[in-house]
Amino acid sequence: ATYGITPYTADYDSIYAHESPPWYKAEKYGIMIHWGPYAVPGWGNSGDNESYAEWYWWRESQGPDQSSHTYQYNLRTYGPNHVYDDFFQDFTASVFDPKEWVDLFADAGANYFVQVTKHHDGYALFDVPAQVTERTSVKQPPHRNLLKELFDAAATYQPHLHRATYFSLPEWFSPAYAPYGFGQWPGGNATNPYTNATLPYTGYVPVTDFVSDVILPEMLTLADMGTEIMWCDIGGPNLTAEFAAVYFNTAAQQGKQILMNNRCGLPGDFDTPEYARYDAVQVRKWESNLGMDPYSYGYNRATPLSAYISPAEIVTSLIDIVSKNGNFLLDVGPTANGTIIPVEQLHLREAGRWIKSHAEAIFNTTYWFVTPSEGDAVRFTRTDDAFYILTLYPPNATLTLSAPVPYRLGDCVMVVGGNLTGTVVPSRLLENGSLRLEISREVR
Ligand code: FUL
Repeated sequence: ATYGITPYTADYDSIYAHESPPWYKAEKYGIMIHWGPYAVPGWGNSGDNESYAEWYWWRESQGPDQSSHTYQYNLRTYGPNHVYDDFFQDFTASVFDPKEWVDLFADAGANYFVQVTKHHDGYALFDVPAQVTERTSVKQPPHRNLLKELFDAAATYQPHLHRATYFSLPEWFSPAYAPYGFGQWPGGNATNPYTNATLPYTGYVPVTDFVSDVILPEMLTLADMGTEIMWCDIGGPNLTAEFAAVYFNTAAQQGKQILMNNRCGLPGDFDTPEYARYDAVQVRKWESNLGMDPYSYGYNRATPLSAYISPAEIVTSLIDIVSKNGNFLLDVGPTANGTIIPVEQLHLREAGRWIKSHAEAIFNTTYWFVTPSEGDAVRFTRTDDAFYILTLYPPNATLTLSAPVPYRLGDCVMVVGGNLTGTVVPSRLLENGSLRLEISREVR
């Protein structure tokens, strides 16, 4: 909708009429960043339900009677008097170089990034009006507007990257959140599981209403900073329709294309399966998100480096997801001083070389509605005048596709190999209408 013709209003039907804009459908691949004070302990019990390292505070607070591994780890590592907010002073960002980060994302072949701007611990990585909260990276260590630094670096050095923000609506232990507590998140002051003492909520500024005095002004601040995706988390009590009307109308006035995910308390523009993806084409736009660490978004020192997603897995995931109308949002977990660890950098860059040299078959494409019949070996994408067959691993010799494909004799078919190389080979249509591909193995 164009502003001035049909401006959005703050109601469900109006907001639901919005949809993912063309750039998001075309650009397919983004990098997510989970970075905050939880990176200081940087620990989760890898492989079990405590593995999300960004959940450290919550898991720690589940001890001692609920035999929380994180409680035990915290006790033996930091002792009984240490509390979560003590991590703030070690969240140094001392080697954080936003230019390095955005250059890495560009080398990875990504076209957008989604920075965590406030996770469930309530620590914001951007500046907000003083009456909202002082629990921010500006008012607390490292006393820097980390989000602005990253956005500015992207605008300066990698302007093609779209800049987006993850934002948790609830805060586990904010006193202001208590009246809205639901389910497992009671809200209110946290208790030190060792001493039973009530914990400080550093930077808390008393407000009348959490939703209108904290969430809404924070989301509007992110909109002012130019976020192109409001990637909310958890939903819950919200004023999202009010926010969205301002967000969408302002963007339309400015000629910008922005969007919201499905975790803001409304259906949003796209779905967000977490460490998961769909088996078949989804007509509604979706985006699969997962960490390069197989169990955690935030940096987790307990995960062996050998477990991190490999370059080949990055490529085949992207191919698989894109062929089903999805986007791929792959997450890095920087350490407390701002380092993206070498294994993540290496694998992103290695995959990026392949992705860039086969960009034609991935970006600016759309899906073909048929799910391939040849096991898991191939995927399809297409444009108005091309049809692509992408192989997920190096095929043995000959592949016969029985699925109807939009191929006419004489058309050029590009076969993109899953062995990080790719090739174009001859192919022909069989009399029964299926497509026979002769694929040689020596592709390299
Ligand atoms: C979830 C959060 O609880 C996880 O920590 C992570 O941020 C993921 C992307 O969303 O709901």
